[in-house]
Amino acid sequence: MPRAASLVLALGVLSACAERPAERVLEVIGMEYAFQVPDSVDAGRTVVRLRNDGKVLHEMIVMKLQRGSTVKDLIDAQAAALTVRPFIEGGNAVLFAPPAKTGDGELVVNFEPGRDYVLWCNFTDGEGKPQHATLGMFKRIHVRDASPASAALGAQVVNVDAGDYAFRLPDTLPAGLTEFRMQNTGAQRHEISFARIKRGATASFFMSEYLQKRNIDSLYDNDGAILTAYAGDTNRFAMRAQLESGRSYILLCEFQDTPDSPVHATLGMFKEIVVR
Ligand SMILES: [Cu+2]
Repeated sequence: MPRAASLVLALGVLSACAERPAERVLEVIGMEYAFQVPDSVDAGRTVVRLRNDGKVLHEMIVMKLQRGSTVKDLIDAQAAALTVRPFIEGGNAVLFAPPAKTGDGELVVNFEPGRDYVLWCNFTDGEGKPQHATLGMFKRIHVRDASPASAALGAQVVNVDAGDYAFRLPDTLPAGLTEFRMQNTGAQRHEISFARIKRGATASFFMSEYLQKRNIDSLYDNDGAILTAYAGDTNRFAMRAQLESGRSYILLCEFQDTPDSPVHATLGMFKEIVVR
């Protein structure tokens, strides 16, 4: 009986796969305190996910190293509390995963041949504790030069224009697998922090609570992903989400121009999307 049942299950999985375009997926495993992933990957557009095999919350920041820069440059900058910007090209992208789970978010990374990417976790296990990266939670990935042709990723593409201080994209989107690409057309650094509003809540309630600095953790239910882009830079990462009919999603930027400046969201940098 168990054997027959698992055979049926396996066939079901196979036929489900055959209906979808094959896509390249890189699943990174995070734990205390390391990322488990191959040292090198094929070039081309790849869906990246984070699975947490550990006991504490982890993040995974994906950065592309400048040519000639090394992981040591990032570690030294971090130790000196300096920006890593001189050593990375483009913005970065972030995924989150709670303990013993795969995170909700997905990134789409176009791995460029011959280049190096770095995965990094800045979380700590409490105040005064070291950042996970300093405990070993970082990893360099090299992209191989010769790679097989990239498979198509089946998703509608939505370009998000992030300016000072607003997001420009359609108010409504069709349901389905959607790839969000970020372009920063402003003079400041921006992010897209993406979340799904919980059933029963509304985006306007979410924003009014947020602007009054109330806790909004119970108002969204998808810890998706974050994209960041420097001024005038087209972010080279994208995120992907399965948009569900009838649900609302919110995009937020919580960056500030200086530590004393208002959070961009309070200046209008938030946007609700309703999925048809
Ligand atoms: Cu912003």
